[in-house]
Amino acid sequence: MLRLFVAIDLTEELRQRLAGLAGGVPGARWTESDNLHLTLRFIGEVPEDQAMDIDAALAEIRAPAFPLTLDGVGVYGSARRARVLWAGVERSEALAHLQAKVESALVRCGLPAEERKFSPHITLARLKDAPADRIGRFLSDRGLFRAGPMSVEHVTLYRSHLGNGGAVYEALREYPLAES
Ligand code: 3AM
Repeated sequence: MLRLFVAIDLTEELRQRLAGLAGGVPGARWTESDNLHLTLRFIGEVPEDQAMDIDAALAEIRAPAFPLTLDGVGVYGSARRARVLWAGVERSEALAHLQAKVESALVRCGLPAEERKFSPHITLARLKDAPADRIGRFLSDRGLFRAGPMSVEHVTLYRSHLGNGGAVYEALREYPLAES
């Protein structure tokens, strides 16, 4: 079985900018700079033959390259039980269009449709018992964060290896987007 997800890679420049946001929140486990990405679709565990179907279906996606701008920071979970700190992305029709194409390609491969609405974000940190006041300060201090635009020219199929030291992400294949 392979644990897979589809994501947009970020440029070194944007990853450095995002890594620069880290700090100041006790109980936060910050994403390593190399692991920062924008997940389009978490696939989960699939057998190898289905992984090959997924690869073929993703290779058939035709969508244009587009600019992506990072915009703002936020938190998932309630104020008392915040789970994830994230960076947001500026609203983008092209991103929504690409995500819909990835979703329909995966459903054609027999995966169950994603029930949750696509909420594009980059996970900056996972939180455990982080004090609400420090989260509040992080959000207000970093509220004006913006970076980019970068040009999104491919999507990537990742394999996630779960281990004691956290997940290790292995890029299996890149699928180019059309020059726009
Ligand atoms: O890119 P982020 O960090 O938001 O949280 C996991 C990570 O998302 C998510 O897939 C990405 C790559 O691991 N993920 C992991 N398990 C998941 C699950 N069961 C999941 N998303 C949805 N359902």
